[in-house]
Amino acid sequence: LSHGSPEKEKTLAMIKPDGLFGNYTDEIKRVILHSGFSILKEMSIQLNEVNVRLFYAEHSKKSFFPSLVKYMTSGPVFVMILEKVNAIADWRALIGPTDASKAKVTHPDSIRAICGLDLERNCVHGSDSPQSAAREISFFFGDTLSSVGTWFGEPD
Ligand code: RTP
Ligand code: MG
Repeated sequence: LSHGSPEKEKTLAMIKPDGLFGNYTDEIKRVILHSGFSILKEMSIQLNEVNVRLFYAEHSKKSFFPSLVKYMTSGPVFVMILEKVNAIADWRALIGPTDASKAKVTHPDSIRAICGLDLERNCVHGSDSPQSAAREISFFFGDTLSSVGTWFGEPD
């Protein structure tokens, strides 16, 4: 048990509305696969206000929250379950810092530096802990959204 290969981990990755509008989906998926992640599931979905309030509940008291809800409902998002060893930290490292405008200076090779714009419109999301990953994966691929979301369909 203790001498086996390291455990694979799953994380929830999302391409936000600005990423879809900018046609970055294929490029981002190429980076994901090139970086050793497997994409276990994926789908496109238009989130509504209720969905975003739930998904980003930890930020509900922040001053930027109304703006975040507006941004995240401005168009469809593309969500994926990524898997590899150390997936959660590695995906966060690959996307770069929250503020895409700063990322362009400090982390020019990060995904947010390449496809993001500023502190809000940063193109992608990644779970920040094992607990968040479990919650967010079941949010999208469990039954949380089945009654309220507008589905754009799943591949296979
Ligand atoms: P995410 O949850 O989307 O992966 O981003 P993160 O962990 O890097 O940043 P977080 O603090 O969780 O913020 C969630 C999202 O809210 C927007 N935001 N706006 N105007 C602002 O001050 C502000 N701060 C954050 C961003 O879209 C951020 O990704
Ligand atoms: Mg976050």
